[in-house]
Amino acid sequence: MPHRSWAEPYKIKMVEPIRMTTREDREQAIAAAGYNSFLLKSEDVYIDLLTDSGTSAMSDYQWAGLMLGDEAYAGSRSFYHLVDAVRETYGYEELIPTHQGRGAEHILSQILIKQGDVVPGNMYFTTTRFHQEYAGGSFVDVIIDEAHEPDSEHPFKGNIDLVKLQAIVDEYGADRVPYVSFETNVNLAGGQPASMANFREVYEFCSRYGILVMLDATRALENAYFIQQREGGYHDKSIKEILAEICSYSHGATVSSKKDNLVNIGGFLAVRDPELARRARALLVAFEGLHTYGGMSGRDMEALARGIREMVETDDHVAARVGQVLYLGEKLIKAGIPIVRPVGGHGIFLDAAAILSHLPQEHFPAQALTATLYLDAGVRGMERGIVSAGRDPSTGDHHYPRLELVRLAIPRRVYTQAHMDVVAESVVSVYEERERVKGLRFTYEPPELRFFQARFEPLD
Ligand code: PLI
Repeated sequence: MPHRSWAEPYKIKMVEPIRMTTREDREQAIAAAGYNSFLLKSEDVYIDLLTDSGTSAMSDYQWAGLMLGDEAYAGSRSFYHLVDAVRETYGYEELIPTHQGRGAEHILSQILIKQGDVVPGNMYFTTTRFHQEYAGGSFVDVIIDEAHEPDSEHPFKGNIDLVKLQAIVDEYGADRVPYVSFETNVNLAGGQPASMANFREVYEFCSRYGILVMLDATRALENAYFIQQREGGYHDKSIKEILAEICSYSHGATVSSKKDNLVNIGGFLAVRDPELARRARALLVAFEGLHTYGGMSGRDMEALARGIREMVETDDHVAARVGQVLYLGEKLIKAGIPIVRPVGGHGIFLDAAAILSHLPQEHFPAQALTATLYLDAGVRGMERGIVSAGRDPSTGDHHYPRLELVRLAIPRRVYTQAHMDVVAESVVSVYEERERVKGLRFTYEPPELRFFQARFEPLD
């Protein structure tokens, strides 16, 4: 059969103009931002790939839901719509709505972690690890080794290594391991999935020791898509069925709804155990809001309930979403650009350590590459390397992650294939000039989550 193209399963009803900038504009903007893409003004950005978080385009049905949101302080109709959507899609009975993912992480960490506990997880995420440490625990990475190798073509680089997990339980004892923090489609590994076999094995392992499995189901939809495409026995199952099966191997989940769930704000903690939910709600009312709205307005909950249903209504949505990421990834691979492989679910991860091999990690190659890419054509990415990894609280030294990456995260339903072409051409152009890129040094380093607000200057 001749090659047939596919296109997005939606059409565009409203547009948002974006400003074109000159190289001089961008030189001024990045210097004013202290060479940190988080500190750029969005009006100075042409194609914004800083994050796929809260940047999705909502559907007309979701926008209509905003008008129907029930803003009652207690017992909002929109809350019950959200409870039903989460139950039917993720399978958890108890819903604790939060303002976004980190609100759910805060509450989960506070109810489960005691001082001195150890929380194994498949690669850290910045806010997740922060809340685990803030609650008195320490995070231990138990992801498989392949996750740290940008070139490894392992189909499930998000898998947990059961041997590493066993070693943690043997060393600390199961009573110091409150739960395993199992992230779906692991963000910092490059949007890499875990297999269904691994979700099942980890759940069985933990059940033997009485350890809970808490998913970070923020990008579980994209994980479900990779299972459908790559794992035997799942080709004929729907995304909805696969997602429900993933969640069946857990006791609960935190979700940042700003990703898979197609809304601009919101999140939740969902659990099965009513007693755990009771403890979570006690904190929810102190830190977020009453238990039937938590951190969200009625209209936000209404749009979220609709987004959750929409993401699994057909398999076409996720196929197009991951398909667009793959389109950009394949262009870069063809041009010989070192990126994390296989191409992940939510963005392309440039291997800054390989691209800027003349810079030592202490000179922040991924931060420097992010700034250079912005200068070239106004494409904004995000550092995901040593700056994001922060410092070890006990030694004060940098964490030295093996992955030194620039993430180009693709918002859902926002940009076209033509935007992806512009991005690919800009990356290639920067790659050709890579030897000229200089390292950076801090001019300001915040003590916590430093990547958000740090400032830098180029080294001579
Ligand atoms: O940004 P929040 O607070 O809604 O969610 C925090 C969060 C938790 N888990 C994972 C895997 C995330 O990716 C995540 C947020 N990610 C951001 C902001 C990102 O740019 O990837």
